[in-house]
Amino acid sequence: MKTVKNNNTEETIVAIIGAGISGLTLATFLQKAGITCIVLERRNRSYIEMRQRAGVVDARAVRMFERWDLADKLLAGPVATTIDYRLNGKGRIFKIAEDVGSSSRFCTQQMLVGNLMRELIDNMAGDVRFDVSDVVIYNEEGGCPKVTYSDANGSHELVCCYIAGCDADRGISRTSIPEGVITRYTHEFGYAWLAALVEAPVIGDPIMAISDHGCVAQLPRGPHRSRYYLQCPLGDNASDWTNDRIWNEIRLRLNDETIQNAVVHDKFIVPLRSVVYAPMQYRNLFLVGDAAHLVPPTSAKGMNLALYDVDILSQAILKAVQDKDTSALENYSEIVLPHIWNYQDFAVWMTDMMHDAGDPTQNGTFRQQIARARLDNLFNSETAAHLHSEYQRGTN
Ligand code: RFL
Repeated sequence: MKTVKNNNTEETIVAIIGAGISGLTLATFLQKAGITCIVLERRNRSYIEMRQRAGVVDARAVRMFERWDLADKLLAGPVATTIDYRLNGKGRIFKIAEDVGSSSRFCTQQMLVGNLMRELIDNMAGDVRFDVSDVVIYNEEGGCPKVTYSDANGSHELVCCYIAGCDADRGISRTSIPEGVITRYTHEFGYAWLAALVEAPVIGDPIMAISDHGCVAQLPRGPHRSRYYLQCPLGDNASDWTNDRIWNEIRLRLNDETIQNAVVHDKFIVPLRSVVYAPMQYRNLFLVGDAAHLVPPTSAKGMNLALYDVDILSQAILKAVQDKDTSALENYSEIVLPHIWNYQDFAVWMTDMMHDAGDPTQNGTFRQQIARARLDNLFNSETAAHLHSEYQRGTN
């Protein structure tokens, strides 16, 4: 039960900071299970609905939504079963091996977030408070956690049992944890990607292309658009990349002069880095998604790891609230982290292979040749192909 104690103080079971993919999915599951929660978001609803980011919901996450009987309502877009791995313009189609159950889907993060908002707020009367500021977490030993925040009507207090920190890398949840509790593990790859959202669909299969001039990827973002990623030096600014330069470089790296320029909707630079914060919990605060870990977009796992955390945390909260069994909650971090590290390994593997195999000026010709051998393995070894398929589906 959500209770209003006085004008400014309310009680709820879970306070969720952040209405991105993690916060909205967690709130939808809890609301469906009858566990009260309040989501605090610093942006407004339309800003969040417009935010375009990831493009693939992996098979593991699809099955999670199916378990909650929400897949039909939340997911849209074709199944994702192939990748066109190109080397200097020559393509080989990798077919992601099927296992029992549903496949990954090309469902954009924007589509999923929009559907989650409709389901949670419009259909289930979920409580998401937009445009809040000054969020502060109180998470004292032995005490009831609380969260204070401000909005246009003044300052407010939420007294709760648990706090989910779903406010990504620059949020306040992780930084509310005292220094020394959490270790930051990080790896910098030494280069960046220019990400460009363009008004041109992927024709055929999504492309991951290696070239002597650097890597380029083209991934679907809905029926009419795609996102190109172009390897570039760390230090480049988006403004260094005119639209003509982007299209010239795409034609060069894909070795395809027939590609026509199209509208570029946005472009930004993503420095490639991997980060894990451990443990992912402190007292009654639980970190979820980008608040606890970042992967380079090469792996397409950022959103899917966030959904994995939500899967484990929602089940743990259900157990704690409905069965009074807090063991899964106490072990949340230990349960989640092996999966996170496994997919960090996949992300490093993919990123190193795609970059080392291309332009040798960064890591040399020896690394170039072994990275190309790694790529060949996906087509020559059933074992390598099987493992790669498991990673792509998110099922190992
Ligand atoms: P989100 O989705 O960023 O949501 C966090 C929410 O918290 C809010 N917030 C606060 N609210 C209240 N008070 C505060 N103090 C707050 N501070 C922050 C924010 O406004 C926001 O609404 O994090 P979440 O839920 O952990 O989900 C993680 C995923 O969004 C992320 O992993 C992926 O989008 C990563 N990512 C990509 N992943 C892929 O798998 N494939 C991609 O192609 C891909 N492209 C991207 C990306 C991430 C990007 N960002 C973050 C730079 C492209 C971009 C631009």
